[in-house]
Amino acid sequence: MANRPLVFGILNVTPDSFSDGGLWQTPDAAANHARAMVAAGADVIDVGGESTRPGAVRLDDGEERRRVEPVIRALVADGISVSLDTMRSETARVGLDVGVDYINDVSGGLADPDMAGVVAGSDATYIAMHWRGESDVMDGNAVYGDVTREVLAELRARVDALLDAGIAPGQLWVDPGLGFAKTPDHNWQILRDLNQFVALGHPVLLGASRKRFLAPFGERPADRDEATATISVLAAEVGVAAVRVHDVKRTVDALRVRGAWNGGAL
Ligand code: PMM
Repeated sequence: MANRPLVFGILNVTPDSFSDGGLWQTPDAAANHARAMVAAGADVIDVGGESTRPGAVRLDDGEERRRVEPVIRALVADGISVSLDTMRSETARVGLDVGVDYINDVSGGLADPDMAGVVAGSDATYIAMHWRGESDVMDGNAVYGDVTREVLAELRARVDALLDAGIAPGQLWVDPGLGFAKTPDHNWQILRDLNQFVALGHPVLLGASRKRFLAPFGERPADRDEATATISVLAAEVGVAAVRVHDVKRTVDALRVRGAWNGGAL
């Protein structure tokens, strides 16, 4: 549908992610959940093997790859478009060999100096999120004078560095990184100013789904899906390229309503 953001369905193959941790621990269970999200209208499945929830500590090298590789292989074999959520160049390299379409790096290339070089030689899209350090320290880094101005400046610096490292302009997306070194007030300010992120000139992916700043809508993460779907529609109005969500059907339905409202077919 014209002007509809892509919907990335979240598949965390981790024991400890904040909302769906531990649910899809076998490759078969994970692939079946991905297929259900595609049936509900997901355009891309974003597979992550390492939790980035606040306070999380990094995995041993190798464990992330062992978690994600069988799952991304099954999805690519099914013809599903896959995004691989990783900060590690070695995991990204495996994903690119398997044939993923996106490398989604929540550190924007800061966690692994080899990441940009690995992605630069590929056809994949690279999603660079705004990041201020590992999950075990990020809450302490949520200090800003003007959050929008500072996050924009830090993202612009990443864009420049990534282009210098050989990533092609048309290959690069950005993400303001809701909840990563940001308080609820910071997240709301970024949403208010989302047009400025779209104006950076690279497609924007937004990840609001079930995050802590939506706790006023429900203490349990799954009770935040209506608020998430509402954000998907408001973000679509501002021109984001993609939204990353757990509950694909609610967001797809909300975007269909918007499409019909704007004169498209249901
Ligand atoms: N959030 C999480 C993980 N990966 N990737 C991008 N690009 N943007 C995000 O906001 C983002 C992400 C953490 O949420 P989860 O635990 O629900 O996956």
